Amino acid sequence: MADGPVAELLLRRLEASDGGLDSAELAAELGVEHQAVVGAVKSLQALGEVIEAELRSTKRWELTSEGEEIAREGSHEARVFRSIPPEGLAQSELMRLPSGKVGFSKAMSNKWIRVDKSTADGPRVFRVVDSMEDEVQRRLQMVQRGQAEKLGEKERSELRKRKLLAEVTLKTYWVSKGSAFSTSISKQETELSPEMISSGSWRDRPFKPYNFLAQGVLPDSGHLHPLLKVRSQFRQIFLEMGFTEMPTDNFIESSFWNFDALFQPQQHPARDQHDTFFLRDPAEALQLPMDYVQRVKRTHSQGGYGSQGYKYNWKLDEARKNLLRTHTTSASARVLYRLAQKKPFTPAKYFSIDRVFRNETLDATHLAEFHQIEGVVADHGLTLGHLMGVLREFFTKLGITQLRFKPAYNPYTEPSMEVFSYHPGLKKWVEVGNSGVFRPEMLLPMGLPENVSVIAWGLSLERPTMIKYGINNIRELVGHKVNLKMVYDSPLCRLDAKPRPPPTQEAA
Ligand code: FB9
Repeated sequence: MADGPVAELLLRRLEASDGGLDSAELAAELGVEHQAVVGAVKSLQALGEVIEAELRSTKRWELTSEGEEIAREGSHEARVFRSIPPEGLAQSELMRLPSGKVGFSKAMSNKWIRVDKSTADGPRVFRVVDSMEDEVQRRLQMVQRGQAEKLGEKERSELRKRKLLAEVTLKTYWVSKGSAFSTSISKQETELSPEMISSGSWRDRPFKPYNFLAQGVLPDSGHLHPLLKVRSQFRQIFLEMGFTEMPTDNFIESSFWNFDALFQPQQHPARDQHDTFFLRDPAEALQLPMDYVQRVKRTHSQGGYGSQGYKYNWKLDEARKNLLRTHTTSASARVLYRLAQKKPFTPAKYFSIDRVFRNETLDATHLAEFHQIEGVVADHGLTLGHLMGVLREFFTKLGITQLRFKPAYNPYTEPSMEVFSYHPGLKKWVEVGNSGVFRPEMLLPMGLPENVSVIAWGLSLERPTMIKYGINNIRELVGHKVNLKMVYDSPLCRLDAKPRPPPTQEAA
């Protein structure tokens, strides 16, 4: 029989039974492991409608390993009793016996023994009764014989308290005849071979039904890091809003595009070693659009375009210093400068998502690098209202609807706003980004027309990803400590879907 003796015996038992049979009882009757019967049930189920099998969970009493030992050897108190000779036994000696400690106190409470403390050579233990009934052992043996229900609740709970008995939930199958029940089942073909077809033998051979629901074996494939999954969702949102991606394939940037072009003064604290990673080699940017540089120089040092500027001695060497870009707004400056060269001006919408580097104090949510997401809209007469509007549209696509705007300061935007959203999962207002209207001192030296204004906003990629995947420490998301399993198993989290509960340790 293809599926082995247990399956055969099961079918014969089923044939004989009226109604059905329980897999655990059958295992006990056949004297085989329950697992063997479960195996037979599963293989018979795979044959189609031969049997019906309904999974049941039954609670039953089982002896613990100590319970097994006592059922075999007798209870500790009984062993203590038996080890006391008529002339008694020194208590110290009795305590050295394996069941000494536990057995002594139980035998005492059963009033089977007594201690005579007056004896010369220390306390001595004597029997009080001639014989005793090892009820504990008897009850445990009843359980072994499957008669646990014959014990009273009190007896059972006493044995359970002594960790000799435990209630286990057993998953068993209630097996009954299927619509195609038969005690003789021939091996079902799983392949339709050429000779079956040529011989026509396929006509009278039983074939295993196709399981069209069978899950294919997941092909081993690459896994997108959660950050890249969320990045692609942000990309999708920007493209849906008609934005074009800016080129950001240069981690190394000149101080000019990263700071000066953004009208950020050369003595600004962000421009020193504490916040920015400067380069020793190549230390300086050689190619800069000098006519534009002159205009930036004048705007910083003397002002212009209605601005009084910063009134300091602007140095070209400072602007030439190479660094690891501290924001992708440097890429925005490059793109806006190129846009300004195209006459007549055409409105444009750009976005960037790429790495930026800041020499910051590292903590659970900050590394020396993160991915900045930036949106830029350049058009005639754009106002703060337009910025609020585009921010609402953007964050709504993120599933974030409740927004608040808080005045803020950036050297390159005026007015500027921090953006906050109420986070239902965290039950608090979370800062979800920064934004502003680029200053004329930044745009006009580029050559953009007077009535063109540019609104922009920025946020990080790491924060939304951590919140979406319930990750609290950025080192679990990025860096050498990342457990790749998290990457492999990380589901595609729809940004606009309800956040997932944080992973529990075991699952982690
Ligand atoms: O991402 C941030 N927060 C955030 C964003 C989304 C989010 O989504 C949840 C799913 C719901 C959750 C949180 N922040 C910006 C706010 C804070 O985390 C902040 O503490 C840290 N900021 C980074 C910079 O840290 C020094 C996040 C990063 C940031 C800040 C500002 C900009 C970009 C990134 C900008 C800008 C800008 C401004 C004007 C014009 C152009 C660009």
